[in-house]
Amino acid sequence: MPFQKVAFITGITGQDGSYLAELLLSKGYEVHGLIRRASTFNTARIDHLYMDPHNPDARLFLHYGDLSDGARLVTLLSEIKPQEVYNLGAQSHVRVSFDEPEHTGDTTGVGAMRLLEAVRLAGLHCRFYQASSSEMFGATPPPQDENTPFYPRSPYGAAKLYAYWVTKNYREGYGMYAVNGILFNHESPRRGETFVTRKITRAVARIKAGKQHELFMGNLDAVRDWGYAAEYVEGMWRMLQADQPDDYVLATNVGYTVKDFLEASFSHVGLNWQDHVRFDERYLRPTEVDALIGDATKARTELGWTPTIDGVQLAKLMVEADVEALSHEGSPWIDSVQLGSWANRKNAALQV
Ligand code: NDP
Ligand code: GDR
Repeated sequence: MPFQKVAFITGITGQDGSYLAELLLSKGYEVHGLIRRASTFNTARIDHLYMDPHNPDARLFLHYGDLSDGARLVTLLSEIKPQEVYNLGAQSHVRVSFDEPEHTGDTTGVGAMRLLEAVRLAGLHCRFYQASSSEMFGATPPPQDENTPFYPRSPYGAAKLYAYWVTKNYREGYGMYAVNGILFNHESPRRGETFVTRKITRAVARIKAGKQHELFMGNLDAVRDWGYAAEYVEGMWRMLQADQPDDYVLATNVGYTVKDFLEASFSHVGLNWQDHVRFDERYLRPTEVDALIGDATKARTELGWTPTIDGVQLAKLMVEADVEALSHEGSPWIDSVQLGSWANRKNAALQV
């Protein structure tokens, strides 16, 4: 029987976790994912990948746990013995990190250290990926690459910076194959509904269908480098296949304003965004990150990683997915993951 690689993913129920699980399963991996116990189902993004564990062909296994529970992480890693560990779990919303700074520090920051320490205590010689973020650059102007000084502007950015440095420290201190992928914003039809791109594309679908008229937004002048999540998880995997552990930026190298994204999304269905978008200060942050545009030259030259979809193409792709999903709203038999939407979720309008 051929050697089968085993991977462990935290954050497997999130946008990136679902695409990464798909990628690794397609490459023949056995995939183990950490999920949080919740009073409602939280596995919609990976339900299409799941198979009853009694089935001899099952290669995806889910385990309850939390990045705040270090002992559980040690137990799990000792049992699973993965060759690759991907730490994607986090409180990942920048605006929410101002409301919940301590929780964000604990899960997004210290959580990474707990997982690194669990790898060490379990005596594993595995490869470790840390989901670092362009938010660490914060106030430092673009273009940003691996040598750009950090200046985080939120509890989230500061927590990610702690995780970045402990990852580097475990690499240098214990000789661990541990890498930071410094990823710029990446989106998809599976993006959480309260991030700006998905908030816009869901609203466009609803306005076009006559189910909504206005969309309340914050700072429209922010510049972001938006790429496609399905392409970015390929970059994560490539970082763990390299000969030497190193840190890499993944980005499209193209920046657009939130206004540009609004324009591309609304005009794709023949609407004018100025007719519908209203300002609400609750969506502002105490400190904003004005402009992030990445330079991913290192990933391109050393890993052969090249993104093909930029922000404007992404807007169109996401609008089409949300229009399609909305047309099936209320039909429980529709596989919402394949449609790329969670439009059926009535609680998605949480005010963040
Ligand atoms: P999501 O918010 O979609 O997913 C976050 C995942 O983390 C979910 O599976 C969530 O579980 C899980 N999680 C949250 N808190 C805990 C906890 N205490 N213990 C264990 N798991 C937890 O994020 P993305 O998929 O977009 O991002 C993946 C990672 O990459 C995150 O770390 C994010 O900060 C980082 N990142 C993302 C970028 C992007 O543009 N998408 C850019 C740069 C970095 P549940 O489903 O139960 O909530
Ligand atoms: P970001 O993503 O903070 O860059 O973090 P988000 O989509 O939340 O915001 C992008 C920009 O849009 C502005 N904005 C709004 N944002 C939201 N969410 N809602 C609004 O109504 C709104 N109006 C304007 C924001 O102020 C901001 O400038 C994402 C997350 O995925 C992080 O986990 C990741 O690390 C970084 O990207 C890279």
